[in-house]
Amino acid sequence: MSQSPSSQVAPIIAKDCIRTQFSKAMSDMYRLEVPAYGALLDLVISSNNRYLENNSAMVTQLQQVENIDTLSEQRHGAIRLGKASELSMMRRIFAIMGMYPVGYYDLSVANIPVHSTAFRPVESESIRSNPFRVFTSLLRLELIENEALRQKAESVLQDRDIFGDQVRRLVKLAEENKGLTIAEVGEFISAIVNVFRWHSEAAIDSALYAELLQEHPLIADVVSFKGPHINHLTPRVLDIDEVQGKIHTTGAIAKAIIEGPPKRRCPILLRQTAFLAIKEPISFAGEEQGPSEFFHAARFGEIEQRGVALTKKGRALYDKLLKETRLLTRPLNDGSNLTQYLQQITAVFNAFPDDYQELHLQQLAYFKYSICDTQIAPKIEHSTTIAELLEQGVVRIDPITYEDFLPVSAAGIFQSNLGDQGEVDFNQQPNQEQFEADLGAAVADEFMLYEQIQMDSIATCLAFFNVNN
Ligand code: OOG
Ligand code: NI
Repeated sequence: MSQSPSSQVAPIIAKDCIRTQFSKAMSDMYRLEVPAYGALLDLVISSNNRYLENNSAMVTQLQQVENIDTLSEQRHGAIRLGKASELSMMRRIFAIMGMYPVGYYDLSVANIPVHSTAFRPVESESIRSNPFRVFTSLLRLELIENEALRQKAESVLQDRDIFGDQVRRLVKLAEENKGLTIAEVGEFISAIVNVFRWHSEAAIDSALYAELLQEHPLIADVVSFKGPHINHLTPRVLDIDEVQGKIHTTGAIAKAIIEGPPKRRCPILLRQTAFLAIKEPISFAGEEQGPSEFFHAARFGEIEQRGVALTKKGRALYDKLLKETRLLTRPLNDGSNLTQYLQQITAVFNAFPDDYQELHLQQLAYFKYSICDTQIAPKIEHSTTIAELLEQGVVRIDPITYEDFLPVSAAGIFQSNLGDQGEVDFNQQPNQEQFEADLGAAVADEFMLYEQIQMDSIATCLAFFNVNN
């Protein structure tokens, strides 16, 4: 039976596809807003291309787990929210793009009054398609001691609506119809990108801005504006040391140290560096606009090199070694003890095996198992184990890329833009329960997700060889 065009239902667009379009739209916007980010992106693309041309073994390895053609399009971003209702709405928005909250990060340890999660895809095929992640922080006004100021900030946040009716309508539509059509996706993406746009006019007066800034620059950044501007985007780079040395060519100033583990043959977790936040002129609601007296520094650019995801055991070793290093030398924002810090961290991390076979053997990291050659692989004995298949060389292992973040690194990134006051530590006050209540959902456990990917890959290999194990 033929249908008239009007009765045909437009197909629903895959979440992975919406996420890819969104990531690109965000990058295009940020490029226009922060030109140094565009320059950084160009550096990353040429460095990655050069690296892939010269490292064919790395290409083979990466291809097992990743889409190598879109490597330079991979990135994460970060936003900071002011109240619970913003966080729960953001969760619904990201779910439409196949991004779900993973992990809980308590930044109060580093004098940053926020706690955070990362919205990201969780299935291995979705990650391969596009791993775009957004590090999302929620302000914790309860950590502010100045009662009067806290109340003022609270009432500013209470009154604001960062989403607007169009966003709410589209989110409801997507939830009801279990997705969006191509026309709706276009509207959705431009509406959401708008939420993250920069507003140079503050939503408060200059006196309150000055007070908030005095209390903590991060509070001023979250409370003062009409929306949660994207504060950085971070392209993925394969050789972070090379690009770190070139960041100054973008016209911006490079952060002094690369956060995370030292340079290794087999990269683990995540290494990150950034250029310092640019100073942007701002004006104030209802105030005469003179030659700008106020410059707001919040938005920066970052790059990251991702390595293998660690098991709980591997992560415990990483945390122990990092702590040991920082007891010897705490890296200073101005880079004045950089040489000493690099020597210490390199020496201390000698205790972390730098060989994939060894990392696998000691169960320090997660690996994807795959069949070496489906054409020539023989049928194997019924009782063969995955370890035997590996030993026989019919199955190979490749590192599963770390998709998450590191709290000490995140603190270092925050602090590089906060100046000296960021050096004082709060007491550690995690409150995952409150965060999840505000989010309206539990955050996923990153270790369980990697474990599942590893187990699924083993199951696929065993099924291929008809091995019941
Ligand atoms: C987030 C900082 C954390 C990272 O890569 O660790 C982060 C922020 O500055 O809002 O993005
Ligand atoms: Ni970041």
